[in-house]
Formats: sequence, structure tokens, C-alpha cells
Amino acid sequence: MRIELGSGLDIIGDIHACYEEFITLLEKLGYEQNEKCLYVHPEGRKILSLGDVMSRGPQSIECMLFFLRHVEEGVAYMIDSNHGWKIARWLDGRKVQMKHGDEKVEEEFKQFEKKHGAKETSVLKEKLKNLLMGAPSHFIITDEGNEKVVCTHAGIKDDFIGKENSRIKDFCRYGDVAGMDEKGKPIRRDWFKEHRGELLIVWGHDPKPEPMVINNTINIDQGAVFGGKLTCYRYPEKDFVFVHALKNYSGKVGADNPIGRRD
Ligand SMILES: [Mn+2]
Repeated sequence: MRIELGSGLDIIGDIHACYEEFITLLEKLGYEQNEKCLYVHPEGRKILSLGDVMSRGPQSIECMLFFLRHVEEGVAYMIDSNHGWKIARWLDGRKVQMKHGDEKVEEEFKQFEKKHGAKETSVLKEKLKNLLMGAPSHFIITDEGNEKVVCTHAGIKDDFIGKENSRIKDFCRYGDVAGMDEKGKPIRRDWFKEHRGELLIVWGHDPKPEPMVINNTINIDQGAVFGGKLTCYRYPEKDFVFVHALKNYSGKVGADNPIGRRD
């Protein structure tokens, strides 16, 4: 789970199947398609996704395929996440409830199978399952061996950094959840208030209209699928690059929309 910084990292917030916006963001960051149709950076920078690349939005398979190919080639990294874990288990044939936008992934696979047949579909499902199941709960970015940044999906406790077990995996996927409210929404505790020290934690999962910087932690989920922005945090430059969503794909408006979109 350690990555040496090298020429720089482009850390990407929750894509949620917004493939067009994601490609636009990569182009804005200077990535170019090579002869193998991979998006590579002329300076050797790499892509790191904070997870939830699929579900809710229109192009889950394209987004997962992107990370399958780019992770295999060693030019991108992807972290485990709540939707990622759900889809991994579904791809593994386990019984899971496909809701909160996961049903769109199931629908995409139905269409994929109509077009490409059962065999190609099951081969792809197996590959994507392995990609998702193999994704670590967090990455530690080192610069010449010195720990600088921790990247995780929904949160992490300082004690968990550099370790991996089922409790830590769950915490990184869902954050510090203290049960559900009467509407079935998770009650989230602010784990980031407890963070101490110089290590920077970059996370997503909980959409905020703008990057939220607290206690050496940065939330970079700006709710692209809810009609917000897809965010990249560039390291070591420590700046932000945004692409506005083409639309609100989520079907959620007003009080149900986490970034307050009314249309
Ligand atoms: Mn999430």
C-alpha cells in the first residue's frame, strides 16, 4: 500500500461513472493517449482514484475498464470503497441489494451481455471482480521513503495507517458510521477532527460543494454525479483542478441532493 511519489500524483475524487467528465479532467491535467490507447502523462505523473469509480452515473463499465487497464499497466492506482466493495461481491455472485445507484451497474452489464455475449461478459466480470477485491483500503505516498500523504475513500484513524484488517477496511469504506437516522441515512462521525500530525489525509465519499480542508485532511468529493464537480488534487503541487459535471445524473434534487442542486 506504499507508493513512491516519483514524478507526481493526480488524486481523483469520486467519479461515480461520470466517464466523460473524468476524461475531460485527464486531458485538462495534460494526459495524452498513447499507441495502446492508455492515458499517460508526458512527465510520468500517475493517477490515483479514491474509489467509487462506478454506480449512480451513466458509464460504470467504462470507468471500471479504465482502471482495469491502467492499474495493470502500472500507470494508475485505485482504492477500495463502499460501492466498489458492493459491486465486487455482486460480480462474485453473492447476494447483495443493488440500490443507491448500483442497480445502474447491473443494467449496464445486461446491455453489455446483449451486445457482446455471455462469454465475454463473464470474462470481464471476473477481471473486474479481481480488480475491486484486490484494491487496498488506503495508500501511503512516500517521497524518497518519507511518508507524506495517506489516500483513503471515506476516512481513517491515525492508528490504522499502514495496517490492514477487516475492521480497518470497513472504516476506510464507510467512514466512522454511528448507525442510521430515521430516513435510513448514515449518521457520520467526524473522524478527521481526531487527526494529528504532519501526514496529509486525502479522502472522498462524502460530497461537499468545495474541497473541505480540516486538520491536515482534505475531502475532494465535490459530487460530480450530483451535478457538482469532479476534483483532482495534485501532489506535490498541492493545488486543485476541477471539471464541472455536464448534468446532475443522480435524480436527486433539493434537500436530497448533497450539494444542493435544484435541477
Ligand atoms: Mn463512497
